[in-house]
Amino acid sequence: MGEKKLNIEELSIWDDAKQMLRKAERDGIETAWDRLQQQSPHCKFGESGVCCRICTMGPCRISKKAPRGVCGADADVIVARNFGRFVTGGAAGHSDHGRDCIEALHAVAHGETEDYSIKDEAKLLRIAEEVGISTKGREPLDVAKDLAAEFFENYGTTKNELSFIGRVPEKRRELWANLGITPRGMDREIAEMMHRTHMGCDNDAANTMLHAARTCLADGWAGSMIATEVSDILFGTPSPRKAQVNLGVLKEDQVNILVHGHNPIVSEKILEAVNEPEMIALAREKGAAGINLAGLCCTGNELMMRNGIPMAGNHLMTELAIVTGAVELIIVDYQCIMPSLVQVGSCYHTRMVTTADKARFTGAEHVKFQMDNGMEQARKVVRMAIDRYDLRDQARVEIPQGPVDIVTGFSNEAILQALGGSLTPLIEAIKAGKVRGVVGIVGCNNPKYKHDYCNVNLTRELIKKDILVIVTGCVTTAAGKAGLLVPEAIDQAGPGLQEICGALGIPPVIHMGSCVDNARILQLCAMLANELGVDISDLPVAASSPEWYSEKAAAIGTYAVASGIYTHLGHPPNITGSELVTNLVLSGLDDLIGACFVVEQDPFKAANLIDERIKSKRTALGLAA
Ligand code: XCC
Ligand code: SF4
Repeated sequence: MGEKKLNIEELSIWDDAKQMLRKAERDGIETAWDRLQQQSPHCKFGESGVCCRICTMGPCRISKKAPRGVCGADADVIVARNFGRFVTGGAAGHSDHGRDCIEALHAVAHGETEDYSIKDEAKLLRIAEEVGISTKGREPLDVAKDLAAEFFENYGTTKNELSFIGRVPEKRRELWANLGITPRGMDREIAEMMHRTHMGCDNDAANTMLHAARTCLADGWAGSMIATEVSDILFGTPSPRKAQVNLGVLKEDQVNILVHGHNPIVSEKILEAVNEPEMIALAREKGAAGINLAGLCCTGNELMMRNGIPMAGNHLMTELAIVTGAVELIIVDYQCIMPSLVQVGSCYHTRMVTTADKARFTGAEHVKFQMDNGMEQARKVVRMAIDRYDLRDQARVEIPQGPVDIVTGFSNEAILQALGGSLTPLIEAIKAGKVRGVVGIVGCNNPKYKHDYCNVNLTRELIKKDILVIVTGCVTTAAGKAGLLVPEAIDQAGPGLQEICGALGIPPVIHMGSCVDNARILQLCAMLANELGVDISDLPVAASSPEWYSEKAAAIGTYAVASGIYTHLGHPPNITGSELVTNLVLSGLDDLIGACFVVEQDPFKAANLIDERIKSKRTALGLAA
């Protein structure tokens, strides 16, 4: 390949990752880090967002010599259009996932499936009442029919209002209305963004950016929120429980199955199938001690939150999990699944199985999951995994040791319960300065960073400053591996947080779920704001995605900012080719919607910036900084 040899010590902060990177090198396996090197340096036009491929008069790229594309579009217009389409891809991902959840709810309600059911009836009824569906004296399944129909409306264009708009603080709703960015419906905002960014349509960068905000707001307050709430109804609302993280959760003497992707609709069925006595007996017949299920990325978060299933790793660990040589099968649905997993798997005995027609991978086996065959397909996949146990070459197996304990399962319902039924104790702790603020650290890994270095160090720095941290997505595994997701981690927190979390018996870093579950954080912020009678932008809260990579992460950041939450990113999106757009995002939005992005790669400096913001919000509320 002719590249420089990678310096493995510099690629990740984790021993399990480095051990597997050394094994990958020995086994001749190419990873994302190798390919990043092949792709570097990246194209400057693409990186700064000034490359336009929207029509065939182009492609055009903006430079000093050529400040406008063939049609006359300048850097501002091109950057805003690219950014608009970028976040719209993310919003589409979350909300299409949400739609799949509603389809499952609809199928259950209409008796079209025996494979799924309502696990949390109380939540079904509570959410139905919240969105205006009467529940008195009605059969739960009847209510579920109405709720599914109501949620489908969030995707259409007739109702033009989101089911959960009532959760948004009044001041925020007024602000959105004044700016013309009240989200109307998922599919509508997404389609309109594609329309606006066609050649010759929306040629005012600021106007395009406002619609980007609107599209992302539909994601946060509808697509993602519906995905979360319906998943709780179907699979149970998470409550605190123990689990373990890192590659040490794989078992040398068992059939190892990894679930990867996002939607619990597939992974929950696999979990049921691996626990069936016939399956365990079959595995034993093949000489395995049992069947071991572990998660990756967000579907791993979903299974961990609800069932305590261990997490093998986050985004950059997905290739390395296969490099252990101990994985019989990896089953995926959609999003964040590197196509390279097929190739890495084929270097061992690992079979990759896809389940969704919208996410197929050449070289993987396709086992299509539908509402009415989930259980049957899950058994089929588990049998496939058991059959491959024989093919494992034990001489090539190397599993890093020492999984780390964590506590997971903090839904808002669980937090309220831990607080004794109301938010008052948390609000009192915030007022007293014992919990100075709350920050959600969310999102991904990106091989451009030393793996998890920023995720972990930012988390550590914030809890030292008595700031309660909430984690979701791939940051969860980072915080977990660092030993921060257990109550004992209060030793690393400031005195105030130590006192409060100690009294409640909770960790100073709280795991709230997958990436769609960032909607839980939105809801928590809204509840705090409503309780205090202020806007979300008045709260001493912030968000951060230090090592983000995906369109979805950018959509989350954008809905956080548009909801009034100051949001830190480790690196900017591809917008720096437009001064106008960059200034809007980094400061102009603050005047417009009371929050903006801040970009800082160094986690220690980022912690200070977030701390300064929290101080200023506390002072404005009349609280000691
Ligand atoms: Fe994907 Fe959700 Fe990012 Fe992880 S955190 S790399 S988006 S799996 Ni969502
Ligand atoms: Fe070039 Fe304009 Fe076409 Fe973009 S839309 S490729 S800037 S001509």
